[in-house]
Amino acid sequence: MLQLSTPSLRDAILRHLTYSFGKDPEHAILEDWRMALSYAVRDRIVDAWFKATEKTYETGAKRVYYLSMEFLIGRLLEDGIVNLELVEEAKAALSEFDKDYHEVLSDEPDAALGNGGLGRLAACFLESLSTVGCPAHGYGIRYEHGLFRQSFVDGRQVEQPETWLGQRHAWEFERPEVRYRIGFGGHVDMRGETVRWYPGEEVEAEAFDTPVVGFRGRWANTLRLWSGRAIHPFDLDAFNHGDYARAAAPEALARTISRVLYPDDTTEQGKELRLKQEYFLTAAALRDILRRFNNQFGDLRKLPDKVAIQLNDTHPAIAGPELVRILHDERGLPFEDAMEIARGTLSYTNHTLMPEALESWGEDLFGRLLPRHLQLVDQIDNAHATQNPSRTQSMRADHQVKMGQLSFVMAHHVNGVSALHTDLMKTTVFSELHRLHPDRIVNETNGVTPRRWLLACNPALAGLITDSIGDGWIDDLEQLQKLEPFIEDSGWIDRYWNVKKSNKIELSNWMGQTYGLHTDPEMLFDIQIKRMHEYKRQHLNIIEAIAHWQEIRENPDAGWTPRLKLFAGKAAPGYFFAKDIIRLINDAAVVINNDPVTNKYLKIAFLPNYNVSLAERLVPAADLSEQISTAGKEASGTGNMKFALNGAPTVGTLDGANVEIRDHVGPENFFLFGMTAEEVMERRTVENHARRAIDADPRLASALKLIREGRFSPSEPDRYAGVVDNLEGPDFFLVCSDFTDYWRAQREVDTAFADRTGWARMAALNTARSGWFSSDRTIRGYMADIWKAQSLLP
Ligand code: 7GP
Repeated sequence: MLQLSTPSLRDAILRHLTYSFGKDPEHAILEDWRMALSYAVRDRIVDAWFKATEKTYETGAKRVYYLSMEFLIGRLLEDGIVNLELVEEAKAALSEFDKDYHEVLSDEPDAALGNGGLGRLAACFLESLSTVGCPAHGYGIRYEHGLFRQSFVDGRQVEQPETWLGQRHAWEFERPEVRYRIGFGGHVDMRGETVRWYPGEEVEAEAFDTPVVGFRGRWANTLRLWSGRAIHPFDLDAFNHGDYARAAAPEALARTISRVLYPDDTTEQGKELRLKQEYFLTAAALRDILRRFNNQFGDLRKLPDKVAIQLNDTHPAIAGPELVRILHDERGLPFEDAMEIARGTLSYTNHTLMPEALESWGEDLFGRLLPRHLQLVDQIDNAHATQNPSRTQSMRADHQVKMGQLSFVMAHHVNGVSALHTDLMKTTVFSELHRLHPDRIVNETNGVTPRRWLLACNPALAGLITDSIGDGWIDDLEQLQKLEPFIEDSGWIDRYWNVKKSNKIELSNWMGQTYGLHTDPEMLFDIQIKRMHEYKRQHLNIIEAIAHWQEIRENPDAGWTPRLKLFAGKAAPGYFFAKDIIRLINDAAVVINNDPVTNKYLKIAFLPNYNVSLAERLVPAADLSEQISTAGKEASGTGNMKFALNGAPTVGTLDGANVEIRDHVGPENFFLFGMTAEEVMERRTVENHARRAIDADPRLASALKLIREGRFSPSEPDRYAGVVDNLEGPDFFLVCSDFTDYWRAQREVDTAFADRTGWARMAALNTARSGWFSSDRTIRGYMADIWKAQSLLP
């Protein structure tokens, strides 16, 4: 390979400012500096990227492909700087030009190409795949508009389109030469053995590549995102006739495919455009994978030895029938062989058991868009029924195509994302398939990348850790255990406490400047940040806060532990209940924050437009992590891991990965409350369970009464009647039934926090014992158990 010498970062910045952006330092705006620095960093990433690619070809190693409709990558500049260990050099270089490092970093748009946990997990996985040196590609869609921007008007959520591409973006390489035609609709031609699909409509998928560099720049993989284009972008004939709208129509239509990210996480909507997006991503990725495989290896029967394709939930599940179609219809392999090769190659991760999130498509829509695939689904289903005569469930029941069943049948492994979730998969949604294929389901508990979620976002804590135990923890997170002996040392605990305190002061200042919100860093920072959903129970949190407020009012001198409650999270635009909860929190905050009797002790804020960058500010400053879902509903959670790692103990239920976090950090360092998943199922069968819980707890009764009477919505007293009706009636997520125990746990938190040293120890133990929750560990698990892939690092 051609070798170029690496210029200093300072020279590289100046060079890019001059020759890539045509600016001199006097005239450069912030964005120019950000771009120049990004290009300087990117050049170094490219070096690592080429080396990794070369090595992958040389060794003929197996490659991993992660197919996902979402990659919630956030900002990438700091990631690159941190992973290349350029922080000091970048700061120094910028200060030579009189530029502030943090200001430059925060100029970068936050790429929100995902909704929540599933998308953020995909982003952590990409980084870990590079850090551990596993040859891999991520495949996704280059949405023009990521997740909407959220603001509040009178406390109500308002959505605006998000435009991450509105500013210049440094990280992608357009690959105009990598394009595939993706077809929809049309008809299927059957002549004896030969079957051919003739699509009625075609668009082109064009590749955009983003290199993803691992820690210390030892490896870099590719995130390849597809963008929709018209095959004949412009209708000249229409233009010449003066019909400019019709002239541009083909392009507009094709672009629609990659225009917006669907803003729903846990509800499946069954929209035609969504199915088109799913096929668009999957078909383009498979074409690309097979082209690369053909060039390198040729013999399709070797596909499972050289290629592992992971389906991130069922969204790319059409990969099963599509791969069979290519191998059988296009490459002429017998159907059975095509099936075997496809199943040897594909594996599937389930991210939720919520019935409303399990994708299923009406056969009319499916057959209209993908006529050949519908036939193949039937053939796959029949073959499965023949091989498993005791089977009772079909993936083709009720004129639907059930994507979960299809994914399960087409995968060699199916995994859950926490121990509890994996067990529940076996006993609930996939119980029959599990009985038929008892070795297929495996667990891979989620993790988070410690580079972004500790080293980059919490430099003060990272510094203390490295000072104490060296820097081996950064890519071997279990080394954090070495901190335990220090926790006995009161001098060290003081330092740990000061780190947390400085992070809280920084957040306080930032909230003051940004939102005009005045907070006292001495308060307990209690944080719940995640998508808005009834199962995540932000309403349990706010109702407890209201009850707490009442109690303080009645007895202001009882020595309350001052607490700041922070919320952030977006609600799906059509999820009206969740939007009501946002408004209730905002309304309650106005009343409670303005109560002079209590506001020394309790303050509430809902920060708008939650995204990755905001999480990076909040996590390091948290004292308490709220993980309070109805047990059995949160598949894993990953925010819970970020908080524990950064020294915020959890108040939480035995749900998802909370269970494993509690096992690791120790039950005495975790505030447990609430029913277990089993108790939840039982309680639902009890008649009037909500009413009984309310009658038994006057605090809960009076909080609900205040909400119902319009105490927080005086201009519209019945604003929350629907919310309260729901809680007093069906209360499917058991807010009322878990309230009393949640209140108890929160009062235990108050008492524990009053003992500063005790609390600091507990926080430090959370950090020291969270090493297992690194996504490096998770990725190694997938490599060993599912992909049979090797690291190519020495
Ligand atoms: C989420 C789960 O809700 C969360 O518990 C888990 O940690 C995360 O995936 C990563 O595994 N699910 C989604 O974000 C989602 O969109 C619908 O699920 C398929």
